[in-house]
Amino acid sequence: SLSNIPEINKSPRTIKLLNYKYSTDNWTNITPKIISHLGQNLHIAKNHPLSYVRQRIINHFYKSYLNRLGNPLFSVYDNINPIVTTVQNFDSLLIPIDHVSRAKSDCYYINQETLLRAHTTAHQAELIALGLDNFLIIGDVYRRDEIDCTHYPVFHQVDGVRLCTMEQIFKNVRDPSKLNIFEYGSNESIDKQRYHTLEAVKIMEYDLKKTLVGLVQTLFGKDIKYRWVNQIFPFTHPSWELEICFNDKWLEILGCGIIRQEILHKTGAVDRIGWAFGLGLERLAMCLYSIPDIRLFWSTDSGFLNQFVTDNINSSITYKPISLHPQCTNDISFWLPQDIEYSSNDFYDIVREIGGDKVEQILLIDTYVNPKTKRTSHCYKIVYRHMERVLSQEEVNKIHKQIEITISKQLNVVIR
Ligand code: FA5
Ligand code: MG
Repeated sequence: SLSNIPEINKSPRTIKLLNYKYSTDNWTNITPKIISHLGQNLHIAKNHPLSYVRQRIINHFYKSYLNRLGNPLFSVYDNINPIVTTVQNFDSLLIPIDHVSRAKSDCYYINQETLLRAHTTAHQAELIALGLDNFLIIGDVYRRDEIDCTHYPVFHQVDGVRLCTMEQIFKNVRDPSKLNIFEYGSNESIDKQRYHTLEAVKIMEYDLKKTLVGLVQTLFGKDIKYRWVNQIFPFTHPSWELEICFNDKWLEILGCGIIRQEILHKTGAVDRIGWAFGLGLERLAMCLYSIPDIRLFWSTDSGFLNQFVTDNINSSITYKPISLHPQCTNDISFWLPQDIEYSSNDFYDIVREIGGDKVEQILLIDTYVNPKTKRTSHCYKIVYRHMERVLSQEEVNKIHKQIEITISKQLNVVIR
């Protein structure tokens, strides 16, 4: 009978998400709180700040690249299902099997082969395989991450891809007969992949950087301070990150690079060289509108939303905090389990699940190892603040108690 089946088998074997049924397994780690964000599509919601930034980015690409009839070259995909396979999210992008970004502790898995995309780059290879040369992918992405005012487990990205043939690359060269985009027999260097000629890579790099600097200048004005930082991605080489100076601090806004030629080989675009980038919409919108906390994008409060009602997506809006309610903080200390693995992200998810958006920040403030028993203990400070009303200490204590009970049960920790 059912009662003889171990606990784990009693849990539901399938889960319905966005009208489609998926089987679950021991990789399943999506939470009801995360599921509640599916299908909200803030990036295309009317009068939403993320939607304005999306449209302004699209407009920049529409203006920057025209076909021979004067029509936009880039096509836009902003409604692709965020539920993807590990092949889409990782394998198609040459992300190795043992890469950290695949870990259960970093992604929301539906089952071992299916997850909520961790970046919009997940669709790059399939769109190239359809024959597209210039396109933008825009959508919600999901990551298990730390909790503070710039990190939220759901955010929005824009990816861009541009592929060029030899004729397109060297169209401004007077005698292109001696130039090529491919060469054989050279090795990979910090400047290029082994397949490419340096001149082709440099022209692509110039085109990519000019377009992205143009984008931040369009959004923030000609005087915006920016810098390029070398970076590494499995799917591009060479790769860079663009940082802008905001409130006297350098803020990373995007990653980009020259697409790995293996990706173009596999997708049939063998005669082309390409660039790609991926940026975060929230980061740009927070700078553009002075929005202090990433949770605000999910606010349904009219005090927030009404500030963004305008007919002109280019109008400059400065968000005025409705009122910043006081914080409540509570510390929590516990011994980590000794025989099973512990990840802080498991703890963060439980706190989010129980405390919802009332949790503003979680800080690991102390790690202690008992010299005799070798047991490790963590102490976290949890900062609570409601975006729209005052929280009482009593209410916070209740949430806190519930967190203690749940983590003792689910993570096998021992509260100190
Ligand atoms: C990527 O996701 C790559 N797929 C980008 C890419 C695409 C590189 C194509 C090369 C070619 P990364 O994890 O750095 O890279 O994220 C890209 C951007 O998303 C960041 O620069 C940042 O603007 C935004 N972002 C990343 N994590 C968060 C987060 N937790 N909250 C808000 N924005 C984030
Ligand atoms: Mg990055």
